Amino acid sequence: MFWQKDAETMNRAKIKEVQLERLKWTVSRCYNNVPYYKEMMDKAGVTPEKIKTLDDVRRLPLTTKDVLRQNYPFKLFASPKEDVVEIHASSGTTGKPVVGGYTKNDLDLWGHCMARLVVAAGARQDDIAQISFGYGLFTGAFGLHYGLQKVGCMIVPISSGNSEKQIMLMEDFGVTVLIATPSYAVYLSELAKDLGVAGNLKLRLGLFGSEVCTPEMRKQIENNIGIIVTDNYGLTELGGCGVSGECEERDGLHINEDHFLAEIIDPDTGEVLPEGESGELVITPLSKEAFPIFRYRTKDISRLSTEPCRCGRTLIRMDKVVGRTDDMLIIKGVNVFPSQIESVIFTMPHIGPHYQLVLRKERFMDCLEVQVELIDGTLLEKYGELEALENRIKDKLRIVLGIDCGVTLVAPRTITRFEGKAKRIVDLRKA
Ligand code: DLL
Repeated sequence: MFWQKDAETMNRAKIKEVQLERLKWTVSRCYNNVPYYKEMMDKAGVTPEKIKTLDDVRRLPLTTKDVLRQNYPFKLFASPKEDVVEIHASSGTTGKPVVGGYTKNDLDLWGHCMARLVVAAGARQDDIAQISFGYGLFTGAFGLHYGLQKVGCMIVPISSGNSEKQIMLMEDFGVTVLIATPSYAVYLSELAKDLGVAGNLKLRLGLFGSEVCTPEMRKQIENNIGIIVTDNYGLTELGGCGVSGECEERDGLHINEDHFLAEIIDPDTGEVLPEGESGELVITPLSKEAFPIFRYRTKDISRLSTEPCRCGRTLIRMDKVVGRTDDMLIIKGVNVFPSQIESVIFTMPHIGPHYQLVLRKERFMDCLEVQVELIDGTLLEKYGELEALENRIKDKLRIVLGIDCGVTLVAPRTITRFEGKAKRIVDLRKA
């Protein structure tokens, strides 16, 4: 089923035509209304009239998070303040947050982009949808709310936290769709099992996103509470969730391509890479009034494909994000993504799903210790078995990562749980 079938099934030539027209509109809007963009474009010798083909997007400078920080909070807005009706922002754990603004039209468009994605994933009007993303500045809860509301679902806007109550309402209301981060979904699914009610839940679909969800983690959630897990992607900088999402085929995330132009670049050189190559995702939103931005460097690693999808959508697909360029750890000279470690943990018996990665400096070298919970705490008293299990995990990690790292198995329920995005890295290198 489709939400906006015409837009979701255009032929590739038509998609490009729509994108070019909207790119020209966005570039003019940036140039005429945002002093920063005018200055950057003048410096680069590009005026809106020079954007004649889609490839001309490459004439525009890339935009980084630093640019947003320098123009904090509203200096990149292209609409007068009185037309901006809503604000969202990133958590800003490392400095000032990124602030996005929306006009009434932007909110309507956001709702339609999300409605497309939730319908593509399998949500329907008769669903009861529990939104367990945190409501607030974070875009996740409101974005899903606007989309599901357009579809006509019954929304339970519980926000995150208060986990036992979450389970109670899921059971009492007969909730069919859960909206959460994958790590919170893991926690909720475990809790439902512990409370002995997992079998009573009517959940059938998970609309997850906002952090990496490895296939192994997905499988674990599906096994715990018998739902189909789908992935959604977006960033505050690009208007939040609603950039892309998986359809029922779950073979990559369809980008709402008539509203977002995607490129993949080499993160080191900035060079645009051909379709099919993995690199940093760069996105230009094409229809934003309040907060247009061009060529935003997401730092997320993915790959693009225009291969037709079995669902009938012609919109380009991106691979599930494997990690961020700034999340990549360099251990003993080897690049390591936390998702690689997660994929090992989720496939080994007796451990997980909760873990953390502790980084330390030892003799000027970065060292990694993987701390994982045991499922059965009595193993802690069986030294021989415990050591054998630790060694098996180390061997598997060595094969996957190509380096040695420490492994410590800890008692069940001792690693912090997360109600939003998980923070798994504990960096003690400066301590
Ligand atoms: O996380 C927007 C969102 C909300 C997307 C709800 C999907 C669902 P931010 O808080 O600004 O926005 O964080 C953006 O989160 O650059 C990625 O690194 C990461 N991220 C978002 N979605 C995914 C995903 C929201 N599906 C940053 N897979 C992005 C992996 C994701 N990483």
